[in-house]
Amino acid sequence: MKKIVFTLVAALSMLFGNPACSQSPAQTTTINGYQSTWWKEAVVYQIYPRSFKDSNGDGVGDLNGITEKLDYLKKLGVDVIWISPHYDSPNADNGYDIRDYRKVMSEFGTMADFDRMLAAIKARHMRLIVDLVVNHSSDEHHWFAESRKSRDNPYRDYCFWRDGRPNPADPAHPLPPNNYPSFFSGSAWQWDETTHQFYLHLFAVKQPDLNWDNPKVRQDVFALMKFWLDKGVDGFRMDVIPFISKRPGLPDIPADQLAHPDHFYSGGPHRDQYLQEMNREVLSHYDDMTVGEAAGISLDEDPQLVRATRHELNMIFTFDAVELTREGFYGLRDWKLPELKAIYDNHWKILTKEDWDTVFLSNHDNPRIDSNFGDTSSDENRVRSAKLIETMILTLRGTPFIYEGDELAMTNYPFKTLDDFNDIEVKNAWKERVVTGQMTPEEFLARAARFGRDNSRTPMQWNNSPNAGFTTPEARPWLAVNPNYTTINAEAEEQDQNSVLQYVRDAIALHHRYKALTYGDYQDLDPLHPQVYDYTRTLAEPRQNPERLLVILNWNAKPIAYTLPGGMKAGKLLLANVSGTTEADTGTLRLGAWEARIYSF
Ligand code: TEU
Ligand code: CA
Repeated sequence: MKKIVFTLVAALSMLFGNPACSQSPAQTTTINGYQSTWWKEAVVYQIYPRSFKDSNGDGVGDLNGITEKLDYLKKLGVDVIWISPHYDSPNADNGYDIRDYRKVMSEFGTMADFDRMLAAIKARHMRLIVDLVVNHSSDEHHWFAESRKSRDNPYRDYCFWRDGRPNPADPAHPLPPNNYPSFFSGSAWQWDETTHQFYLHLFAVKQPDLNWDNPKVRQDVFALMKFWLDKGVDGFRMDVIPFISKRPGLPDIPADQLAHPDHFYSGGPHRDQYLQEMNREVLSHYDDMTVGEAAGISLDEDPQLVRATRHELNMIFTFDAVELTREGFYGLRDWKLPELKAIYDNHWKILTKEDWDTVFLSNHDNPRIDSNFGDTSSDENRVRSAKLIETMILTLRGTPFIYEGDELAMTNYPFKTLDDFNDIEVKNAWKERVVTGQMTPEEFLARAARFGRDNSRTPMQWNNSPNAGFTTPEARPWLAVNPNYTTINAEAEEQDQNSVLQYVRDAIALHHRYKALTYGDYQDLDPLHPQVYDYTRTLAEPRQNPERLLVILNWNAKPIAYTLPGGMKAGKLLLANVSGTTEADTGTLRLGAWEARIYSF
């Protein structure tokens, strides 16, 4: 059998003249200098299990709910599903605080449900990656529970315990050991009465940081990674992974970096060494994919994280693009299109053929993609701009990530009061900013409504029945359904030929059809144009059938007559987000509001 396959591959490669293929038929192929892998060619879909589909009417999404919807995802065309944490957790941060890494969160189901879900994913030829949250655990994890018991507990060194600094004003209450701020407000140090020391938590009080300098911690993490890989998961998204190496001696953060501590936290001296050890001991033994949430990292400074020859991670999420729209505390930034282009142009410039990138503008920590980057001022513009954004995500160089609901152009929720929110980030920030009188409630709520993480965590809108088909009509969803579910929902979009859902399916299919969209070269045709983003993706191989694609995005509600630079002509129209578009083979294009097109030329 093997021999037949081999001969077939050899014959095919002779026929199509791919020299790399005939040299190493069973092994890897090189395309345009890139080693081809399944995860470079994949489209990834992120699920926030709590909000995706509730199968048992308790108002909380669950694993059986995901299993129910796999045919929907298969039809959408995605290859890899990433689920946000599914592990046992007291949910101080919706599962990003893990109590037991080998148990399924009871609200989400059982291990049998997980196994069934995984088997069903594989049966559909899709893959699953899970969230690896190991910079910190829950304070209810037994490592921390032990660690906190006494100064000489064998687990003491699993976390960071330090004496406080003397507090002359109130000697009974020492000051935190250093000036580290927590991402969820206040100091990153929590006083613990049991042993009269502080422990470190870069996130919530209930998320103590794990001490990766302790080899036992690393061994325990590697073991739990193997546990899930041996079950058959296809890899990991790694939460704030650059933070695992702390600065020796835990010195103060320089004052000018206090407002953005992530850069400081991500630059510990052993970061790459620990990732290489993880690769050697675990990842290299599996055909897996890894994507690191690289908070604080810029590719200019740290391209080595994804350099294949260094054996650390396959890909990282950097935040340059997704955070372009904001500044300060949930503040709106007046961003310009050339800035967005410059980010992707820069990635293209920095990354070599040994590296790989991600493309995303949304996740469970950010506003809804269309509310953040598009135009929700009218329904028509919402639909067009959502299609335009997905066109871009599916045609830039890098593995595209789609967050649940993006394919429907779900929007931000009309938050009115603090009670409408669930997120610890918002609740804590309210205490720090409003209760202290720094910010008015109105100002705070306006900012949180625009940028709060709960925007992306409202339940998936499956149909127009009460609770949007996310849960039973009688149930109370854990977070309210966006009232626009009556018109924005999967069932309605399934019926509508011009829906965002249908368009995203077409765009994903196109992404798979043209290898140029994965391995092709990238060229920004007009980097400084304030309104149009147009670029080519070109692949010279195979020589007799080269692929040359042109993507044109009118990133604005204003129509424009746009002339392609250098006398270039748009060729054959492959995809357009405005129905009835026929313009082709011309150098000047009349683009309507938020119009997006893909040509082959
Ligand atoms: O996010 C970490 C992260 O970088 C962002 O949360 C950012 O620091 C924060 O939103 C500031 O605005 C990851 C997860 O994606 C997030 O959901 C978790 O809450 C966090 O880590 C802690 O695990
Ligand atoms: Ca449920």
